[in-house]
Parts: sequence; C-alpha cells; structure tokens
Amino acid sequence: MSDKPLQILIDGEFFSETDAKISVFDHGLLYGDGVFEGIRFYNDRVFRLDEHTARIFDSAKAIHLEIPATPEEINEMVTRTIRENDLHDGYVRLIITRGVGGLGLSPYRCEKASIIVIASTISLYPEEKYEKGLILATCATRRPTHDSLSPAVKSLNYLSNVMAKVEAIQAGAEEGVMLNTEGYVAECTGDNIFVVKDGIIYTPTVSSGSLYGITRKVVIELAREARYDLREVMMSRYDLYTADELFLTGTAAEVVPVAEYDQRVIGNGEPGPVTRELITAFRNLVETSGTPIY
Ligand code: PXG
Repeated sequence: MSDKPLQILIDGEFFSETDAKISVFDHGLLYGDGVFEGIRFYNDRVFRLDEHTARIFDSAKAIHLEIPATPEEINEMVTRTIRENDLHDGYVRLIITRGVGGLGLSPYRCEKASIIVIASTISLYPEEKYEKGLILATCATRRPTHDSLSPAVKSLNYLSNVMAKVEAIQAGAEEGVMLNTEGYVAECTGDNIFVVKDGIIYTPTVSSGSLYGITRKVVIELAREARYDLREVMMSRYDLYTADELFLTGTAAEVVPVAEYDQRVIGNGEPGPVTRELITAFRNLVETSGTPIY
C-alpha cells in the first residue's frame, strides 16, 4: 500500500481520509442505525459485487431504510472509489447510515441516508494461518434471535459480535464460535462455519442465526461443482469437536482452516484435503471472476 492518504466517498464527494467525517447527529453513530458490507476486489475485479449490493438493499429493506441510490449507482460508487485510490487488490467497506436526525430514536426525523465508501487493503490473518489453521473458542455472547434483531441483517449494530470477539481473545483463541439461544452453532463473529465429516460437508442453516454469507454461498457452489454432498443442518458444538475438518468462510478471512476448538484438536490438527481443495478452488475463482474496475 502506498502512503498516499485514502480518498473516501461520502454522499458523492471524495474527501481525504483525515477530512472524511460525518455528523455527530448521524443515527449511524447515535444508535448503530444503518447497514454495511465488506467487499473484496482481486486483480482489478470486484468479487461478487452484485450479491453484496443485493444484500445491502435487503438489509436496508428489513430495517426500513431507503437507500438514496439504485443498485447500479451503488456498484458504480464502489468501483469509482477503488479507481480514485488506484488500488488493484483490496477491501471495500460500504456503509449506509440512517443520516442526520434529532436526539431521539425515531428515524422519521432523519432526512436522508448517507452513503460512505472506503476502499483500502486488508489482511485479516497471516498466510501461516492458512497453512496451520486457527484456534477457536465458544463465546458466551449468543447471536441475536429472529424475534429481536434478525441475525441476517448486516447492521451497524455489531456490539454482540465485538463482545464475542473479546471473549474469544480472552480465551486465548483467534476467532469465536457464536451459538444461538438454543445452543446450536450459528457462526463465528465475522465468518460462517463448515464441517467435513466422513466426506460430507455440513454448514449451519441460516435460520440457526447466521448471516447469508456471500463466501458461504460461493463455497457451497464450489463444493457442489466438485460433487461433494453438502448439507445445511442444525449443528451442535459436538459436531464441531468431532469433525474431520473444520473451516471458516468470510469476505475478509476468505476460506481459512481451523486446527483447534475449545481445546480439542480438530482431525489430525492440520488442514485436511477437502479444506485445501476448496481453498485452491476459491483462490482460482477470485482471481478470474468479478466486475471489472478499470
Ligand atoms: N457472519 C458475520 C456475522 C459477518 O459479519 C460473515 C459471516 C461472512 O459473510 P461474507 O458475506 O463476508 O462471506 C460476516 C461478514 C472482520 C469483519 O473484521 C467481518 C465481516 C464484516 C465486518 C468485519 O472480520 N464479516
């Protein structure tokens, strides 16, 4: 990455990173009222851009937030911000806040949602983790239930995930497994979970309390193309402890193996063949597909 300050797009205008600011009256700050996406681009192409845009429109619809742009305009904002920063591989954070309003919860006093695009670089885990695997621990904090805030909404309200991450780190782990209130496995704090057992690939159903992960969907497609039997199921910690292989998927993490969970060694403690095959297939796909930037 160069030392040039990043250019951030806020409501159609570029600001240098030190000048890129929003109002203290924005409900995104006051109440976590807004939605976001983390998007990757590789080799001058944005990976699964249309799917990220569709998901942010779905998240916005669910929280009654009107995005003041069309999906095509959002796509253009994302690619324009990458071009403005002359980046070729990296990460985009797309944020839509409720906008400026009064000191009261009602979103009806917010005039217009704000659209922010940050394009930067990212490396969540060092390359070594992709060869050795991560250490996971179960978090005390549960995923929100469908009768409170839908866990499918990618909202700016990530406090339970932040607390779960703290719990995982305090337990000496690198990522945390979040359960739903019934105790079934939902996902990690920022990644979906997959298990391999006796040649079959399993992942928790979205109704277990996970996000409709875009990397999850890509991996399901890749696994089915490779003729694996892939099943979306309710899953308990037991299923993870006794897995032959365990791996996580996310835009930031990509496909990353797990070596240990709650002090149990997973499989033989090394990334297994199915995980390796899917990592290779995923890396091939991201390098050769996506929306052209330039
Ligand atoms: N679950 C949750 C709760 C997420 O926030 C994923 C799964 C993976 O979904 P995608 O669509 O990316 O495959 C996410 C997305 C981070 C970080 O710093 C991660 C996300 C968002 C923001 C930050 O790890 N993950």
